[in-house]
Amino acid sequence: MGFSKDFLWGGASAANQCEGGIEEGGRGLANVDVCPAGEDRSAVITGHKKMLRMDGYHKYPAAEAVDFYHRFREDIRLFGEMGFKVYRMSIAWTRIFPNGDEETPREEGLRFYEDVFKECQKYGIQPLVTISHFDCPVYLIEQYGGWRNRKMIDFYLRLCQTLFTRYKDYVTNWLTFNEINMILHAPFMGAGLCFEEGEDEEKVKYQAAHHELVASALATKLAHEVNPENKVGCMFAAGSAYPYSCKPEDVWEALQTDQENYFFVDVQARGYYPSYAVKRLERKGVFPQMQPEDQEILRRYPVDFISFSYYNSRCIAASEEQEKAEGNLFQSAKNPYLKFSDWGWPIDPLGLRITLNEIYDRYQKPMFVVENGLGAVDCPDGEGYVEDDYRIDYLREHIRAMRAAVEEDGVELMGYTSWAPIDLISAGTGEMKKRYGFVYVDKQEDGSGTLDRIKKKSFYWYQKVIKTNGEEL
Ligand code: BGP
Repeated sequence: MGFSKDFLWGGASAANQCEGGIEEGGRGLANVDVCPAGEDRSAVITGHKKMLRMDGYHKYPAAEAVDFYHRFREDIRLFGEMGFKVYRMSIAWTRIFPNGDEETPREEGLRFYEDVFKECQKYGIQPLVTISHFDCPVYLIEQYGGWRNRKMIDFYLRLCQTLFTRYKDYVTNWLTFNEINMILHAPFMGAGLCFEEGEDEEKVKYQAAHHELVASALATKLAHEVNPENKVGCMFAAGSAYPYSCKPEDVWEALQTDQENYFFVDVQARGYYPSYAVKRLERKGVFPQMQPEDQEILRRYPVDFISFSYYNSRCIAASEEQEKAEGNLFQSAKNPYLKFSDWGWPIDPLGLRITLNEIYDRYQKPMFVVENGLGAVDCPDGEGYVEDDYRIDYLREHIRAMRAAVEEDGVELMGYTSWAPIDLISAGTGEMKKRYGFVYVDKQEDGSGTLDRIKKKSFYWYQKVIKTNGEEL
């Protein structure tokens, strides 16, 4: 009983949050590079402040990040030491196509990822590759307006074709877009959208979402054509919406919040726009423009599995008066029954079991938890050692809940990759001090530090979890 023998244990990262090296190998500039740390970040990632170049005034954490670009051998060795079976990582689009609309890819960029995959292979780690993890070439934003433009589908597919063919011998598990529903909350980061004064933002977001959904379906088709062994998953920011009370208005509001997020997966997994979405988008006058072939494309090429990030559940009240809690990129009502992280995110392990059940009930497809973890302030001792029992507690309880979902509820689960195996830059805030890793990186908020890697207490704990296939927690 418990987890299957081939359960994929590992960790997850994203290119822009760990690689750095943004000027190396002829790489082009990406949306994620120009998201500054500090007070303007929120306006930039939501598309309300257009800053497509770096200036001398802001800090740009992605520029160096934690230097995975130069240190990936050491990092992957550490993942190997923990016993990882899988490493979820993403491709920086602009390493392969610096502008995004070129005909031919850059060999240097392709070689970099090939080296990463070869290194993984040494330790028997299989890569799980997110094709776009909050990543869009700045050139495509300037020339085409990002994903609001249908031409993006072709550029994205060229990237996919390149990756699927070149890495055929290394990668068989792919995710098309990271947290695709984040387009609604962080549209610049998710889809390279900058809004013009007075434009209907909702309309632009759903149009861009439609393009991504079609692109995702066509990528799935392509992946299967290039290698029938390929498995393609969607990826969304999950976390069930609980009604704040049993008042029907609260329940109704919570249901609608869930639908807003499930909309994306409904299309990607079932292959069509669900009726609630058609009605709602039409009513608001934001139903996207479609080409005659789109519905057929969505129908014919659904994803093979469903992956998601889970950090917290959400609590939804019909009235705006309830006190708010933070959460993965958006707020909801404060759940009085839960504890909260240093960043005010609710901590709800049972919520993971609930979410797994909900998703499985809805789709009956294999699932993959590809992000889950605790962002916390770590205080290393004189040797740089961090005793992160709080992180171990968080992960233990979540893995326990996940095991119950598998063992007692029978959900189908392919694997678990915690966010993130090594400290890296926060997507939401751009901070370095918000740490998730099993490995401490000596880099401070002001950019100082040696970038040395030091194993935390959780490193040894996770190693044991993997070794015992989740039996010893
Ligand atoms: C998700 C992203 C990740 C990651 C994580 C943690 O939204 O897919 O990129 O960063 O959340 O969030 P944060 O970095 O804001 O703490």
